[in-house]
Amino acid sequence: MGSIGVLLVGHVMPYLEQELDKRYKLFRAWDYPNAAQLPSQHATSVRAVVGNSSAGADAALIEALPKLEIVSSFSVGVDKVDLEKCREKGIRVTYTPDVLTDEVADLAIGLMLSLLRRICESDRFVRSGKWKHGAYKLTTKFSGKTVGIIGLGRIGQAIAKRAEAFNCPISYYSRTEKRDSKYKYYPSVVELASNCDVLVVACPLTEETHHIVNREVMNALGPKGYLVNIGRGKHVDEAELVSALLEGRLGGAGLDVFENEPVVPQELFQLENVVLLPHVGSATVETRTAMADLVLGNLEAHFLGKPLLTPLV
Ligand code: 8YV
Repeated sequence: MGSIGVLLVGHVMPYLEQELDKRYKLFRAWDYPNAAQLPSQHATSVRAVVGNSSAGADAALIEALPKLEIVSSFSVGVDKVDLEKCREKGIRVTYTPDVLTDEVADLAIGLMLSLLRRICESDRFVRSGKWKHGAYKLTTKFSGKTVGIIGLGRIGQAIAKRAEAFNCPISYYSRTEKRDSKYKYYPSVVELASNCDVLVVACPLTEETHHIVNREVMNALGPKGYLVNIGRGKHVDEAELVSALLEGRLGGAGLDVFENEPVVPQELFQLENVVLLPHVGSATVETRTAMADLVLGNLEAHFLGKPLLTPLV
């Protein structure tokens, strides 16, 4: 397969990049100002694109690669892939579901605990020596708080299962009610936010879910409510989030994703009721290796004419 051209459009873990280099004729997008400037003989040899959560295959790239057969994303979110264009041109798309579900759900719970029990702030309290001058303040109990989940897919359900272990009542919003779900359904995000203590974003990013958490939702969640985002930054109106936090209209936020990563609004840095993470939802050795093996396995299956492991398109 060494002659098969693969275009890597986003940075991935070294193991995956090394394996792609061994198995294929690997082109790295950052070596070219843009894919349209891939030397023409290279563009015609590229039969696969490998992306990640922040880089995929848009219509322009797809048009610039006439021999493209498959886009394999090192991510479960594929909002950077023009799926309609891929369907139109018969280009397969694979992603990495299931292998990262537990990881992301674990981190969501970690953010909830960090937020309500102020774990990061109290760590800073000890390190600063302030403990010598008095006890740390009382915080907020997590167990038993109502957790509202936007999107009850694999990750949303895994979050719900974990939160139940903390005796948290679970409610959710999704486009349609899941008849087989035991959790309380709300037909709007505002209603969900009005009736929960912790609101978690766990849905895919689409045109419909862009800024699904807006000013109205934040005000509904309120000064004793907490927002956790382990989805995509663009699920939340970030400017409105900063205002809501600075004005005390929202109790706190645990954020693993941001609208313009890696840029994070500086105003958030001063806030103790905010936990900021660098998009590490799936970022453990075990999980990212499993994701990498899915990318490699899907490419191998495709080029050997075998069934794809995790097809989306
Ligand atoms: C990515 C993510 O896996 O899976 C996703 O959609 O957002 C992340 O867990 C990671 O950024 C590598 O692309």
